[in-house]
Amino acid sequence: SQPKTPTRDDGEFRDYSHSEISRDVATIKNSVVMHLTATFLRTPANIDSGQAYLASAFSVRDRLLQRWNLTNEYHDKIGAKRVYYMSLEFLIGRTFDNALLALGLREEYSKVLGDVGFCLEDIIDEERDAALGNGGLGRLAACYVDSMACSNYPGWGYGLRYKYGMFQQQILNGYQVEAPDCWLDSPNPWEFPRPDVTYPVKFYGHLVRDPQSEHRFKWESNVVYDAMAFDVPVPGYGTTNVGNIRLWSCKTNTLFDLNKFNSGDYQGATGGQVAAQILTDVLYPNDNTSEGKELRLRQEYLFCSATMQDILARFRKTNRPLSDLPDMAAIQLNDTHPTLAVPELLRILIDDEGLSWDEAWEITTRTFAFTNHTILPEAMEKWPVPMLDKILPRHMGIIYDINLFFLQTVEKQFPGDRELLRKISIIEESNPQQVRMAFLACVGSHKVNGVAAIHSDIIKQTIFKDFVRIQGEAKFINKTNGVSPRRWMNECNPDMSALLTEVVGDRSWVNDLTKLNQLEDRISDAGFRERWWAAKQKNKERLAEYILTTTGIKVSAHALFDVQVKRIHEYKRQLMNIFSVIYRYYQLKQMSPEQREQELHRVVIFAGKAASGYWVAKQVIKLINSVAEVINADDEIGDVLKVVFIPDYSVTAAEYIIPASDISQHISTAGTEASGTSNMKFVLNGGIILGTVDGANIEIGEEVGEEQIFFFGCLAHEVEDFRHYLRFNQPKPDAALQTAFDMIQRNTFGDAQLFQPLIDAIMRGGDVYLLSVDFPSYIQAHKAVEEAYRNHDEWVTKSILSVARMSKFSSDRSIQEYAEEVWNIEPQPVLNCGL
Ligand code: F58
Repeated sequence: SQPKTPTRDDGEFRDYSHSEISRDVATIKNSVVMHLTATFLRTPANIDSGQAYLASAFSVRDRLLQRWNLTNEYHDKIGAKRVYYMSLEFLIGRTFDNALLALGLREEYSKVLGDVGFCLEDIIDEERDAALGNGGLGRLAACYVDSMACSNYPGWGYGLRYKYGMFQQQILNGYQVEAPDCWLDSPNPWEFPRPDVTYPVKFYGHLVRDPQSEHRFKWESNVVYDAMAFDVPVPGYGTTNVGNIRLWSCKTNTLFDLNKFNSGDYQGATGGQVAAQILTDVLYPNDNTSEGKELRLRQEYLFCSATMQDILARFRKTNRPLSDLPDMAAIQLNDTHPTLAVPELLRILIDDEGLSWDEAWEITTRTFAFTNHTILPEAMEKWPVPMLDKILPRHMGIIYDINLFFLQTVEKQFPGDRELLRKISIIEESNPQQVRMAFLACVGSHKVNGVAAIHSDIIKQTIFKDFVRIQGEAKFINKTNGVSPRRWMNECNPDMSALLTEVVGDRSWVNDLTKLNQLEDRISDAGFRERWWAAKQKNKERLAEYILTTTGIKVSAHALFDVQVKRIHEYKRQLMNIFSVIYRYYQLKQMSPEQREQELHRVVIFAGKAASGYWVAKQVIKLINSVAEVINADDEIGDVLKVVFIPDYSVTAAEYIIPASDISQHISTAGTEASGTSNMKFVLNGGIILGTVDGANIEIGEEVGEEQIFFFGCLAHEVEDFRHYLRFNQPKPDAALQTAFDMIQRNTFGDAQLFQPLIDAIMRGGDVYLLSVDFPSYIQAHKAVEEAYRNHDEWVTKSILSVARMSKFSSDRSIQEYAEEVWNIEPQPVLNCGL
């Protein structure tokens, strides 16, 4: 069923090789000026950098457009099977620089902007992040669509166009304060509104049974919202293919109440519009917790319904029978948030298309696959049956049927095992009953995967244990995460990238990280090692600048940069990190000034957002800032220890921070971090990991060699026993941890009352994340890091060897595995189409 390539004999042949774009500087300049004058009504003599950015971005987008159209036209024409990556989150960040690099036009635009008095770097800084995601899961989706484009896979992302993305974080008096992210306030060059691609999405209403068929229903409701498409281009590097992310926005036309308007009630006339817009207004700011709000459920359904209608509309144009859908479309569910797509596809196939249940079920399960990203119980999505039944009565009925048929097959396989049926039922028998979305996604999919080897093993032994027994081992697979080398090396680390290009001989490593193994040949080349370190040093200076402008704190770029940047969550244990900083401060205070000066200088860098309703996480931010304030103001300490909390962590902030790290911390309690992806970015940029034996840390260690990574802490299989012990016994903090508690309790960092609940969670709350257990080995690991860092040569060797061995963690590798083992799709480069 793979598409055939058109040839010149195909009558309608079109020469796709003519998609080359002009690189002529004068032509580029003309197009920038054209946008300045025609799109933005300015003259080149009278513009600021914001306008220069917009005009340049619009001119770049024109160039992308040609390739974008050709890519889609070509894939349609050859009837390529596509993958659809359904994700409620795409954490894209900026696009301008990414597009310039992909098109190979960075120098040309730099010249054009220079001619009118601007520096390209400043212009790049004008762009606001598209922050349509919370953390790892959303950024993974963005890396995956990037890899699909770069590896020529016909694939689209589908998501929601939130009017307000991830909130902006301000730090006031040490506390996190949230401000709305009004990212669409200025024109967005990277989206194309598609008013012609709009679908109605129904809510509430009632069902009328079809007299002809027991499974068919007519769903009647007059609550109908319109979802309109916005397309976001995904520039492919080293290819002319351009990918697409289609984002849905709630449209507001049908809800205008003409009667109210005519009677003079203008406010009332648009009341419906306001309610409608709210659906795609905000991104829920939770990382690893499920919010459980009705509005969130409506968001999820709007997303799923519009996406399924769109995929089917595209499929119908092929004139193939519906039974061929799985040969033309593979749909990946990025966690459970898009799972309503399963009953939605069944509903369309059965109620609208008239297929039998069995036919519809076969098509559905062959089309969907599902990725799980967490085992934290609070993140498991469950929806109360009464809520689902009210908002989506037809889907509730379909879910009951899915469950009934599933339980019937299990009953046949394991007769009389009522306990098993209770455990695996999609409907949890709680009060009220709840729909377990992970089980629904699992039953509705042909493959289920975790995101790192340890995580995929854990889900097979825990949440999906019985499903493995029932549906067989082969359905449950691992797909270790990866990150895009375009953004996370070529774009964010220009100096190191230049070195890599020199070693490899060209830029081919950007799309093929295995080439970096050639670095090993240069390991004893003194000149090369020096330049390697100079690149790291320059990145550290750049970050020191960034810290100064964002926090006002001056740090020395010659100190060890020790970084923990990620969402603030108890399982990620930023609290353990700050306790160790407090202990370090105590130790330094015990020393004589002469002794102290001999100590390794260190800058401890934190950044990350707490979910707005997550009190403990917010208190951790306050503690970090309070500790930073005291230590940074202590003249005795000076540059020996500095602590900074960089506000408003984002993709763009990460692009400054990651290339500058010496050591980065990935210190989750073993078994709790499904994979982690920033760990991969740090090592790819020549940083070393201090981490637990968890998630992808383990595989990174396997690849780069255990000497290149500092592991500590208990192992995943030991966690349950420790937790059990701590449920009935007081934790026994070692002297170091006790010292940190004492310092807090003596009001060293302000009112101890503020932080007592954090200590209580350990001492009275069962220490669920095992800080007291891991603290001694954590302190030991810090010592090992310091010793290794003092041996500069050894450190540089670790840094180079690590980068040389990171090819496994390119998202290109992940995407190729998905394509071959889950989606059954092949690369379709536009330029190699039979010319
Ligand atoms: C993350 N999950 C995992 N969820 O925590 C991380 O280990 C993994 O590397 C990453 O996914 C990619 O696989 C995560 O980021 C969320 O943010 C969800 C957002 C929506 C609500 C529930 C949490």
